[in-house]
Amino acid sequence: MAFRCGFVSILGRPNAGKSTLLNSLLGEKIAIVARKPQTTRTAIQGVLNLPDAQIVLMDTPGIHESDTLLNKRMMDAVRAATEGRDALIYVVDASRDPDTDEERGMSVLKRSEAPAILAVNKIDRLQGKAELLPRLEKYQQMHGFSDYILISALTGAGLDELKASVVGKLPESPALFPPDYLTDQPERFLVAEFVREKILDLTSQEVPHSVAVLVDQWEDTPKMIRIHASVIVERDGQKGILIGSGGSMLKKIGTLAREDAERILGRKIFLSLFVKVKPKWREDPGFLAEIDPRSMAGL
Ligand SMILES: Nc1nc2c(ncn2[C@@H]2O[C@H](COP(=O)(O)OP(=O)(O)OP(=O)(O)O)[C@@H](O)[C@H]2O)c(=O)[nH]1
Ligand SMILES: [Mg+2]
Repeated sequence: MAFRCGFVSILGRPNAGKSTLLNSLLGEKIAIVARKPQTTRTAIQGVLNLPDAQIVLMDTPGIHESDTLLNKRMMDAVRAATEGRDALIYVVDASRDPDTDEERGMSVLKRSEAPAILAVNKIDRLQGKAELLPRLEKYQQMHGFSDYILISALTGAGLDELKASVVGKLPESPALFPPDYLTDQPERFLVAEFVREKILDLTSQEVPHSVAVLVDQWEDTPKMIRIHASVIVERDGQKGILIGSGGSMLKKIGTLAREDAERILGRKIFLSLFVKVKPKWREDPGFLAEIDPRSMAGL
């Protein structure tokens, strides 16, 4: 059988489970996941090697509308991820009825001529399949998908079928990436993202959206990697929440992020965090460029 290789983007509304799906397909946690919407802020590439194919996957920010410059940049990343693709995977939450926001979300698929597969995710949450049938009909009316596949990114159900469906849409081509290549994300960005994930997990309300993480120092020693990172918030009150009483919250965030980072980098890590206030950073183009993964590669 001929070898296939191609580019596939994972698209969908915030919280549908796109990043969980990417991690689950790769068997590695390279994209952060949270119960809160708008977790992913940039396009994240991950390469999946199969016996007969290589799939270059791209996870994207959830499709939403918002006015901040950060949110506009997130939507630019979504649109860019529809270009030059061999297939698109559109992820929906099977436990929710599709609404007009979903319809608007699906409109990005029209930007591309690539076939779109509907991945109906979170089927582990359904009591029975009865509630799903009317939803499937609605999805069908909303867009002409090439395939409809029921999955659970959490349990792995349906993922073999999804992979087979994707591979069938890829062109014959040799692999484009070496077999040990996993992601385009620089290590610094991964660590910053792990810190952000723990903050999303442990804080609520407006804090998650107001947080950015920047690695300031990265020192590779024979014994360990020493990392100093800044957690940037928009207001003093948020700074207080993140530090916690006697520094307890920041300590917890640091410990959990360090454990994730050690797992993926396979090294011992020392991680120290500082909290800084930077009002309105989400509107600051210079700062947004600083937290972009591409600018973290060359540090
Ligand atoms: N029960 C269940 N929960 C899931 C499944 N997939 C994802 N989740 C949960 O859904 C929430 C959102 O998951 P993410 O992977 O961060 O969703 P996303 O689409 O990447 O979200 P954004 O980055 O904000 O666009 C998390 O709490 C996940 O654990 C699934 O198959 N079943
Ligand atoms: Mg995500």
